[in-house]
Amino acid sequence: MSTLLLETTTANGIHPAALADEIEIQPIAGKIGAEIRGVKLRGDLPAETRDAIRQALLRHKVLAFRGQHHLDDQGQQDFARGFGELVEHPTQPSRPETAILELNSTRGGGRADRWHTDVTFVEDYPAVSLLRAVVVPPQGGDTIWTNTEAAYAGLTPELQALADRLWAVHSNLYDYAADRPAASAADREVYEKIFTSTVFETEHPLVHVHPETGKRSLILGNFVRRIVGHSQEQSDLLIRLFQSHVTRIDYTLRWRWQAGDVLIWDNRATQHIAVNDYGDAPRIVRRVTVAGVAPVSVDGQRSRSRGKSAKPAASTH
Ligand SMILES: O=C(O)CCC(=O)C(=O)O
Ligand SMILES: [Fe+2]
Repeated sequence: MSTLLLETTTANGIHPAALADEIEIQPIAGKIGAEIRGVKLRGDLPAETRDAIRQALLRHKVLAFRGQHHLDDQGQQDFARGFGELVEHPTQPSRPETAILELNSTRGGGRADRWHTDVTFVEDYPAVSLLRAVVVPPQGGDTIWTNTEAAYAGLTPELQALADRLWAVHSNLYDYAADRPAASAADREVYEKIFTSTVFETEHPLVHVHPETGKRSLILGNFVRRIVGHSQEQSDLLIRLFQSHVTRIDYTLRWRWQAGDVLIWDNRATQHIAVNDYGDAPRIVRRVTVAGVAPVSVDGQRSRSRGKSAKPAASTH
């Protein structure tokens, strides 16, 4: 266990106990995640506490806070603003008067059961996501995260060199019905009518340099369609090569939710998936995201949007 030791005096000589909560940082898995204890999340946390949480996020990629029952939508947003400007989902509506996206298993669109990084179909996808558990099923419904920086570091130098040079096209449009034959009609409808109401395409490097840590990590996940300059057949093989590595169990943590938990992830260095194993049981989580900047490749090129368009009529069914 590592207890974060805040400096004993500050520049102005005030004892930090007067300024900051003493927080405890307990790593979860060997390569990703830490549980933070001793802090009640709120918008007006002392700057030292906020900075300590931010540093821990950059280091551990996923932070878990149990027992945050006091938080409502407003409180979750107020805390999230400490990480930057909030940004709403480009197609899915937020809860009224908020920037919060609800994922509700009893309504359409509530099951994020494919590995992904949030919203990579846009250029400047979110830097940080914060998810609060409201209703948790009696069993199942865990979420798994993987560390894409550790995954990159775990590639051979030859595969790193290959990945460093590749770019991928990401889009929110794909053949949902073919990919998920068991999806409910409600899930399909949300995908067809809301999630893809505007179609986005963006080119990201397969490897980007994290804007805050300077570390390299892989950008892949469910929104990847193909590898730039390669056939669909070669693209599929290349995507599988790297994505299967990213999702190796060695780089992951699995979280068993309790109502009142808040999990925060660095969306620039992780992917995640919600395990879809709880049938019709209600499961409600609420997410808020913090604006990010367009990724930059190892040779300094910025991700580029290939535009957005109304959904083509042919794919509306
Ligand atoms: O439902 C979950 O556990 C994860 C949902 C998700 O993908 C997200 O909030 O970004
Ligand atoms: Fe997600």
